[in-house]
Amino acid sequence: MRFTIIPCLLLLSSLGFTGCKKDTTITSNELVPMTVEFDNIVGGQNLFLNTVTYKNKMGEDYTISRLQYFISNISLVKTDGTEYIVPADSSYFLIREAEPETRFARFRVPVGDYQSLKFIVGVDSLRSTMDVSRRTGVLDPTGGMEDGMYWSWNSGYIFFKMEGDSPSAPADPSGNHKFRFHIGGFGGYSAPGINNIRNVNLDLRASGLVQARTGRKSNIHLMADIAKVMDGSTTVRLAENASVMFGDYSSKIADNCSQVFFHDHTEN
Ligand SMILES: [Cu+2]
Repeated sequence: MRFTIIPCLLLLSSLGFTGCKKDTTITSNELVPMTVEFDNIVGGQNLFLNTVTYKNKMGEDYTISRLQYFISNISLVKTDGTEYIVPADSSYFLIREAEPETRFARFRVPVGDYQSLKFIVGVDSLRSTMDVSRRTGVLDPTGGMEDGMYWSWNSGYIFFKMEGDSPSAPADPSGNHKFRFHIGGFGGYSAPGINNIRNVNLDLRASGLVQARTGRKSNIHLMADIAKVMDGSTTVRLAENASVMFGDYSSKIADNCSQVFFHDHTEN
């Protein structure tokens, strides 16, 4: 009798373990809210629109009157190397310096530890060419003229828009010295040769892993050093390039724009 009871207990206990494993799996697939914060700065200082004069590497003074950019296609890599891609329909964000609330990209991720963050600066070609019914919210092409991020004449999104004043910029017909960087181009429509979509991949290990847990909300706090839009791998001289939209030079500014981001810390 004894010898028949023991295998029975073993069977029961192994069933018990299976049930336990199942529960663990459900817990780890649970989606919890998290945010990525895009904190725009210039050098080591806070960015202030209009009121503070900055100086680029070429020694040119400038103020910033408008700054807004698209972040999309967010994914996170766990410490075990697996990647979680945020579903496309919840992965487009327009960061606008004039509206502080927009500095947060909000989405959900499975519970776990994450060591790197990936996103693109801009709007991918697939979404750029999708039917307008699938391009709602921040992607709505009918957004206001001044603040707008869509070129109706060119049928594409402006990925990164930065405008301001600089005495070094040539005077326009009204006598104002303005600079304008409107960087876009997904590689199609009227400018098939220009692809200004840029990938960013940030290692979070040195400044803080994400520990996504039930009942908590992690925040990956990034800095975006906007000085690098002019002082990046290409040093921009406003006297020569005060108005950059399409054209080969826009790709150099796009490179600079992708170099502004760094991870400062994570709140878990
Ligand atoms: Cu923070």
